[in-house]
Amino acid sequence: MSRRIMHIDLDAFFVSVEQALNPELKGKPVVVGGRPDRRGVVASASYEARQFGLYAGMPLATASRLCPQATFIEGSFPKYRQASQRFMAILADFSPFLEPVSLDEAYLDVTGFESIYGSIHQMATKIKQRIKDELGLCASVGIASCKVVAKVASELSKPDGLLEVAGGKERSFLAPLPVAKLPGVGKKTEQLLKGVGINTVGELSKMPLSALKSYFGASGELLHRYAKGIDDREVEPPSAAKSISRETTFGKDTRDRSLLKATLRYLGERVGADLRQRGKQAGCVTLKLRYADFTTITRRHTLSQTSDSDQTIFDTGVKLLKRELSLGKQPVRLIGIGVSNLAEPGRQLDMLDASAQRQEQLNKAIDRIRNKYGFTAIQTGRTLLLKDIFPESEGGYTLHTPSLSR
Ligand code: DCP
Ligand code: CA
Repeated sequence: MSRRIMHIDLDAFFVSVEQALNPELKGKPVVVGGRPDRRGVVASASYEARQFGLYAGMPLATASRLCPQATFIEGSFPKYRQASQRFMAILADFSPFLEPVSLDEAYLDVTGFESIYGSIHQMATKIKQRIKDELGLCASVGIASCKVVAKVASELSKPDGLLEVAGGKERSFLAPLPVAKLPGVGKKTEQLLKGVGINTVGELSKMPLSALKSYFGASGELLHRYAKGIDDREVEPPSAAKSISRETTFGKDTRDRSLLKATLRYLGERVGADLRQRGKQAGCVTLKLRYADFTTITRRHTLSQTSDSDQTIFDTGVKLLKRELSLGKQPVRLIGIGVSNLAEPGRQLDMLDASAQRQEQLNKAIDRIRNKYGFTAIQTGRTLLLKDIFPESEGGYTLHTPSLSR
């Protein structure tokens, strides 16, 4: 079945949040970014202000010269973050295949959802309506068979738009547009293309791949595909985190190496379990230490081979820890361990290695038991030491929630 992807982007986001909170501002030229007599640039301009030539990134002084009657607002980020969370929550009600791209922009994979909503178009109308009713904001929606075309469609439909590109029409839809409308074409690329007489996406799509590669290197190939309306990128829900880490603050600053190692083992095992649950392998291990005076360091080590094994995470962490402690700094206040450069497990050479295979089976078995009976059902030697030190298990130190960064 051909895919259906939706790109949803809120109109004049920061400004619209301000207008929803203060309806007097509706229908007027409004700028969020700061006072016009201060240095700084426009972050968001209402569509009324855009009629005077205002745009994001323009110096505030220029904006106030072009449109002196505009209301200038400093803006406050927490409001926008909250609106963003509510926006994403609404989208998540419609499809679990949600990929937030920025505060006010997301992709939804809605393939097959026509059976629920009658049509994807009707689904989009419902989404727009809920955003309007619950947040007082306007969203523009593009629907197409791939991300790049959906994004161009939503952009083109603004403000308060809804544009669907039928399957098979991707290339002809993009063809008449100026190259600058194509994601990935920035100012520099646009200039270069203009210089060789390429103005529209259609013209770009007809350029020989070899020419594009010679101008733009590897990204030339991507441009070539996008220009034809071809884009295989999946909608990736945020669980595809780029790193996983755990850290903990000690009740009392410590230099005790056994305690530091035991804690590292415990945190490393939780990171490992999380990694395996996500079906990922890590390419890099990072140690974090905060000393008594709050100086914080991170030390990373790139693994020669990606891994999801507790032992590898721990061994690497300990190596980094030893090196750091040998510098004889102050007592440690916080310790953390993380993994990054996450990748799908590939076919690995050392899978043939019996000990690696055993280790993997062991990790899997431990995870199975822990999933069934809870994390403390199995403790390895080192984490048992923690139990002796903190009979209340986690009482002596604060366990932070895992930090997932994308
Ligand atoms: N933003 C910013 N500085 C920029 C661009 C954007 O601070 N140079 C912030 C303010 C915007 C928000 O990000 O409201 C979203 O950016 P968009 O590019 O989506 O712009 P808008 O939502 O303001 O307008 P549009 O209707 O064109 O999407
Ligand atoms: Ca926007």
